[in-house]
Formats: sequence, C-alpha cells, structure tokens
Amino acid sequence: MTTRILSGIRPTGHIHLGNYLGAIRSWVSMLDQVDERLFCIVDQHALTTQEDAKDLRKNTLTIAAAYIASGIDPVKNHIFVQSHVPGHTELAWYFNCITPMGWLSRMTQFKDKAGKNKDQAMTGLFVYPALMAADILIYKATHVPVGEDQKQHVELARDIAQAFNNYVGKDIFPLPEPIIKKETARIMSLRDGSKKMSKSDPSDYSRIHLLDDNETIELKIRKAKTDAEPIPGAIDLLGERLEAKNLLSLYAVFTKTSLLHVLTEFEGKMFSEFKPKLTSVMIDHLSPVRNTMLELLADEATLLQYLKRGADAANTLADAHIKEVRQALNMV
Ligand code: AQP
Repeated sequence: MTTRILSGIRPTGHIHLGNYLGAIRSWVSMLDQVDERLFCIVDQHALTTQEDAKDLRKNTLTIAAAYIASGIDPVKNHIFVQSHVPGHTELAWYFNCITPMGWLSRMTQFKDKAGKNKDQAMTGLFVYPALMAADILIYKATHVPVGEDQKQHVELARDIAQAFNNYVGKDIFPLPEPIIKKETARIMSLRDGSKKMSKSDPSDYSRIHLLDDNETIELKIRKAKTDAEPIPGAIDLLGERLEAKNLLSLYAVFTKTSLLHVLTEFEGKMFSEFKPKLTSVMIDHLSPVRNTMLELLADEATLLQYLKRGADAANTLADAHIKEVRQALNMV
C-alpha cells in the first residue's frame, strides 16, 4: 500500500514555535520515510475562527514560506492551499451527511472555541472536523503528523472513514493514523505553562513567531514567566513548575538532548543564567529559517508558482478519488 502523509496549518495569525516544533519539524523528520507527502495551508479552516479575512492572503503566503524554509522541498512534495482543491469541500459535504451531530459535539476544540454560548457559534466551526476528515481522506492519506491538540480530530476522521465505508459497502478509505512526536507534542505558552502556545493568544509575549527578529526572541525569552527557584537535578523535582519545564524542554529540543540531561547540566543554576543560553540556541536554529522565509516572501511570483504546482498535483489525486466516491454513492 502506498504510504501518504497529509498535514496542514491554519493561516490564522503569526505562525509560531508550537506550529514549527509540533507540526512542521516532525513532518520534515519523516519526509524520506513515506511514498507521497502533501502539506496544505488550510485557509478554509481559518475562516471558522476569524473575525474578518483581511490578513488571510498574507498569512497563507507566510505559512507556505515557513514550510519551504523549514526544509520541505516544494518540487519533491506537494505544498498547496486548501481552497485551490475544490474536492475538499465536496467530500466534506458527503461526510456531513453521514456524521452524527453527537460526534461533532464531543470535540473538545469546538467546546473550547465556541465558548459558553454554543448557539451563537458558527456552523463552520461545528463541522470543521468533517472538513478536516475530507482534507485527509480526499488523498487517502495513511498517516497524519500533528500536535497533541489535533489527535481527537484525526481519530474522528478514522470514524468518519469507517462510517462512509459502511454506508457505501466498500472499503474506499483507509483509516488514517495520527503521528504525534512526544517531545514536541505540546509547546506551552511563555506566559502560562498550563496553556498551549497558540496563534489566538492575545499576548505576543506568549509565543515566539517564526518571523521574530533576534532582538525580539531575546526579549520574549527574557520576559518569559519562570520562578525564583534554582533549576533542580531531576524531572520529578520540577513538580508543578510548568513554565520552568517548558523552557527547559525547549532547550532539550534545540540541543537534541533529553530533559534529564538539561537538568543535570543546569542543576542549581537560576533562570537568569539559563535564559541567555536558551536564547542563543533558539536564535542559532530559528534565524536561518526566518531569513529564508523573508527571501521567499520577497519573491511572491515564485512562491505562487510553487503553490500552483502543488495544487495541480493535489487536484489530480483528489479528482480521481472524488470520482470513485461519486460512483460509490450512485451519483449520475
Ligand atoms: N503549542 C503547540 N504545540 C505543539 N503543536 C502545536 N500545534 C499548534 N499549536 C501547538 C500544531 O500545529 C499544527 C497546526 O495547528 P493549526 O494552526 O491548524 O491549529 P491550532 O492547533 O488551533 O493552532 P493554534 O496556533 O493554536 O491556532 P489558533 O490559535 O488559531 O487556534 C497542528 O498539527 C497542531 O497540533
């Protein structure tokens, strides 16, 4: 069986370190292990939580630049914009017709994002997971690398695939597997270690943006919440020091070592001594990515050509599969 990965990011704001470590970097690490690789910028999903669409174009191109700058070759892989492949929304409609509302009501992201007044929440936000299932299954993707927060949606995509197969009496879709890298599954906010780093957090100081310059990275790490205790020598001694654990874990990721190793290295030291070290390894890693992103963004015509190339390949696959779906549904 052909192995195929599909994943994507919503162009909802500043792409950040959580998206980079939790998603893009884990995609890059598996590029040569799968037959076909599709990376989408999911602009239609972005509309489910945006007050307006004024930054959609800019954010979409920035995410495309981030994918390429992080090491996803746009010639060997398919990088494309969701709305350039109409099959996604067509398949999502068929899925809406076989997905019980109870399944969608259980999604924790809907509960979090809809807030208390669920009747005022938009229909798009409610049916978002059916569109995400379509994003994955339109390509018959077998694996979906995501951060921890998206695991429930990928599991729902499996349920929807199975429900559709049962409905038409044919195994049209494979059941996609989520792939979650443990060390980077959940990068936390720099202001509150109990919340994940997120584009929609109102504070810019809660996250590192991939386009932040070195001075801004230094300032954000300097201002990152910590505590006045020295760094302990063992993981269980970190206890409820969530912000401390987040920063120490980031250092471990950037220096390709374990959290325990970092604790041994810095045992007894204060965060005032640790933070400049973290800043330095972060800047060493992120500044080449940022510089390449800026170069790509300065040449929009080339970036758009890459996206067209990706969309052409994605449409070829999607068209073949949607034809099979229509036939299975006995459409004329
Ligand atoms: N903090 C995070 N740690 C690890 N992975 C993360 N991801 C997002 N935040 C973290 C992963 O990034 C991919 C793309 O996410 P998305 O933009 O499609 O949606 P999201 O998860 O809702 O991301 P944000 O940044 O929190 O956006 P907003 O604030 O707009 O909702 C996914 O694989 C996700 O797991």
